[in-house]
Amino acid sequence: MKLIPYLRSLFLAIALTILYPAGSRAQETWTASPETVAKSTRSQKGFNYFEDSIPAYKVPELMISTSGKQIITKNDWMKLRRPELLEIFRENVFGRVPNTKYSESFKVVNTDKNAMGGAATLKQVEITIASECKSLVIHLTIFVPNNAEKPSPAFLLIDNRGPDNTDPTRKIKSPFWPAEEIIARGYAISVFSNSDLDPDNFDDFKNGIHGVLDRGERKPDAWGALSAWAWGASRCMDYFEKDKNIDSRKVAVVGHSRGGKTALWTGAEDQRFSMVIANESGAGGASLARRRYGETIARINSAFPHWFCSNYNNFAGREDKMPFDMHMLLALTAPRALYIDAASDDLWGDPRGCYLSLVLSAPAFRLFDKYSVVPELMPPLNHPVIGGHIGFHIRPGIHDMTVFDWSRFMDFADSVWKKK
Ligand code: GTR
Repeated sequence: MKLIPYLRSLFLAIALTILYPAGSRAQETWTASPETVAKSTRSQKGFNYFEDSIPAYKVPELMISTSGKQIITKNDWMKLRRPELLEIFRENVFGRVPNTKYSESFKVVNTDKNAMGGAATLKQVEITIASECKSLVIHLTIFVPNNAEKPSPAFLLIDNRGPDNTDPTRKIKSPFWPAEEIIARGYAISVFSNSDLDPDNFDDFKNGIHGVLDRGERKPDAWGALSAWAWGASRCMDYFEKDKNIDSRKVAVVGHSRGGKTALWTGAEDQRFSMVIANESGAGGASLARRRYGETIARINSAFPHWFCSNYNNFAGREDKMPFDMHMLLALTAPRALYIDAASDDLWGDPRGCYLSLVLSAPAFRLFDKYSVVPELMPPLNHPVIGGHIGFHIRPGIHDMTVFDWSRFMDFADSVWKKK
């Protein structure tokens, strides 16, 4: 037996016992308050918010391949299971990126070495994508800390909330993108707007990157808006790989809600991102679809027909027929790092379903890091859990992304990237 890992596990076990004695641990879990359940039931009629009304379900096995092979080794995961799951999600949920040829160029259009009162260097970069006679520009904003290690590990937000949240001049500040706090902790912080890739409305896939890259008839597995936004995050990564001030091996992709679903898909498609952070990602994101708690597949596809590929709608009301559930999407981040979070009033996004999904995804992470363990029992409010390459918290409050959330993301990054 190796002594150091053994002593480490022993120490962890003792610390957990002191912090959470067995007797008290049983009660220490989050449950939706009856008031919030009643309020959600009133405001979104026809959807379930009661745990005991969830239908009996069984999620497909994560660690058994489609052909019935048990997934035991890292190689089994990387060479067999991961690729087949990725295909399942391309085919049935997010759609496939077309293989149209395009060119990509980067232009730094503004640099300010004295941004944030001297704490950071601001760079504004235009990423131009062109194909045949059509083109599109992604506007990437980056702040790099002046007084921290270089190249800097970085966070990239897929912004779905509009420019007031990400003001490069910092005249307008928003807790949704607390750039100063992130710089103070020694990380670079960057952002692009999802609408640069594809405006968030249904226009039959004419505008945005669909207008630039799509050719011919649209197939049922053609990419939707979420996949287009994720593709945009990858183009930002193309730039990071060329910027010597950014440590492109330590970039976390972050998204809130529809952006959280997108962050999960970004990490699934693009293994250059070493961390994925999905804030309140709910249906089509982290939460288990089979629970049918809060938002359902039928509803998300009818309200947002442009988000996913049209095959996803085949499972509207037929969740039990899905050859997957969302724990498999989470597992596509393995062996990299994954952080999921939820908010107590956001029952539409099924906080418990998100946590269960994380627990069910953990075996994939454990193939690479035996410390990737989180308790079976969902933690209580304001009680983040981090086990190796996976982490989670639920905080009180509404559907939003706050400074508290970002602080926990940075704690997780400190822990995974071993930053003091
Ligand atoms: C809701 C949608 C959710 C979530 C949210 C958001 O209307 O039903 O799936 O994505 O929008 O992005 O804020």
